[in-house]
Amino acid sequence: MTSRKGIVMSGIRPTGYLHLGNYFGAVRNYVRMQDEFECYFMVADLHSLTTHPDTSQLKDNIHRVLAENIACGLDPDKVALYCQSHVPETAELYLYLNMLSYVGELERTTTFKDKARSQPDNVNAGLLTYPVLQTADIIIHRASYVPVGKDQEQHLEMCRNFANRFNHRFGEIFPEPVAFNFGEDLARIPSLDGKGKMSKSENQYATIYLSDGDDLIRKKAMKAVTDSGPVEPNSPKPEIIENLFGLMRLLGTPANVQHYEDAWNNCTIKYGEFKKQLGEDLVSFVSPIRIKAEEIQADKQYLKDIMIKGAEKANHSAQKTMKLVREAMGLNYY
Ligand code: AQP
Repeated sequence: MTSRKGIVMSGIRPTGYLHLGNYFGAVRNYVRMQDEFECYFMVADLHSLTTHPDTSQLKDNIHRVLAENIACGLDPDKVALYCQSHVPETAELYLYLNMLSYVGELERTTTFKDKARSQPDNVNAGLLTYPVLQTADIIIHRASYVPVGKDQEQHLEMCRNFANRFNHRFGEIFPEPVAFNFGEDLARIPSLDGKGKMSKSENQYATIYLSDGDDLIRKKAMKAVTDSGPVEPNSPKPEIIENLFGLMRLLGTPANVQHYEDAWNNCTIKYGEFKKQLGEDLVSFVSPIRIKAEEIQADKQYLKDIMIKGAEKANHSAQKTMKLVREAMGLNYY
């Protein structure tokens, strides 16, 4: 692969079915970037071990994430689409970066505090050093752009700190990677119950998965939380209502969006009708992806070939970087 506009890296954990948040926060930009940038996209299997130690479903989950990415439009011939554990140099860089990261700053990371609260019996060191491994994943390709959702903003800030520390101590090897969304605010797709974001393993009934069947999607849309409706014309929308409008703006037609905006503004909106339309918009979007992903996931040989090809490209890039790293650190003894 040749470097065009710059180097891009991002990843998704194989911890469950992909959902609309993963699509609009990450995969949509992967697809938009694949023609113009040199792209490395991985299935983050090692990261999943910090919260999902049971590996019995891991292989299937990895296949599914690969299939769903491709079904969304990612072309494995244009990018390096690979599995994190197939790039063993990442573990070496992670080790070096661990010497440049401090326990105090890792303990202050919001995601660490959240996960430590949600799995008090398994507050493992991998959970604490998650941002360090993520930094290794990114900078091992000397990437500058990281297409991610809003929830990853703090990790990217830490990544810049670790890369800078390495550069100051050992010499300028790494660019400063930035979270990327084509100049727009990073995406955050909220869950349909108004509580938090859509996610792979929480809020499952309020998250729309790319694998959801049409009827399930319609049911989820109809169950979306609303309020008692506007009482004054042109009033601002409460967050739970704005969230649903936000989804319709992403997926629906401008004419439909305008119709419901007008209905909101003149206080005639009927939420049942609005959610029914939202359900249809969701079905039209998800259904072709689901069907395609199922076909791809059934073709195990194709998925194996993709992983091998992706690992080759990623290994080539990682090995080049690690040579520079070892030299910069003075770890080349002969
Ligand atoms: N709701 C979201 N809105 C926008 N972007 C999102 N991302 C995740 N959720 C949203 C982005 O998707 C990419 C992959 O993130 P991940 O693998 O950490 O996804 P997750 O769904 O949050 O899954 P977890 O952490 O595996 O699930 P839980 O915590 O539910 O167990 C990232 O770019 C992320 O920003």
